[in-house]
Amino acid sequence: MAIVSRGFGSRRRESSPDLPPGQFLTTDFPVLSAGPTPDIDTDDWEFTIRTETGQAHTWSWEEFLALPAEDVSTDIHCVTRWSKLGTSWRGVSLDTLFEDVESSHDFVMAHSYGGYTTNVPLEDLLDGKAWIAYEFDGEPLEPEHGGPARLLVPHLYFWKSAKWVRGLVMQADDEPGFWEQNGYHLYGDPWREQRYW
Ligand SMILES: Nc1nc2c(c(=O)[nH]1)N[C@H]1C(S)=C(S)[C@@H](COP(=O)(O)O)O[C@H]1N2
Ligand SMILES: [Mo]
Repeated sequence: MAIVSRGFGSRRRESSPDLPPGQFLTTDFPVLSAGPTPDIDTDDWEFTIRTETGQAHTWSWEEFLALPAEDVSTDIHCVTRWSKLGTSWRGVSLDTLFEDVESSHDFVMAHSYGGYTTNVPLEDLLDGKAWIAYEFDGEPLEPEHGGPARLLVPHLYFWKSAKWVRGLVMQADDEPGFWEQNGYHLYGDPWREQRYW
């Protein structure tokens, strides 16, 4: 006869192999924003990838929605120690967006409406590792969570997943973005607890 207590169940979940060190599980979806939520009309929304040659690859909202989209189920990990397992998103793979982009630079600065920035190595955005997400749980992404669209780089701490993303700029060097200039780790791997530096 098996008696399964709640405590046992939650301890088992807390030691889930999917939970990086120093993280705890949450089932709600906290909002973490360094500033106010920008009000972005999809009629005005644009997403641009800029390279060192000055070339700009730009998509309007309509063009962006016409791109092939993927459903993504993934875990997310915030540096403030909450993790949420099995979240559901829909978005466009960065592999799709980079298809016609030619650059010899290895680093990317993500820029958001509102001024937020975060740096990511290009290889961390390619090969099925990152998306520009515009749905969460089958609904349009809520403004407070980054709608109309946000970067989703779930294998890095969630501050790398820039909300209200408006573009990516190719960079020769891995220059720090907003939180990285304020003490967060330059790379941010949750499995190596790269929180601050
Ligand atoms: N533009 C923008 N993107 C952002 C942030 C922000 O302040 N501004 N906060 C980051 C941080 S620290 C986290 S943990 C996640 C939080 O996303 P959520 O509010 O959807 O949970 O967004 C990241 N992306
Ligand atoms: Mo965060």
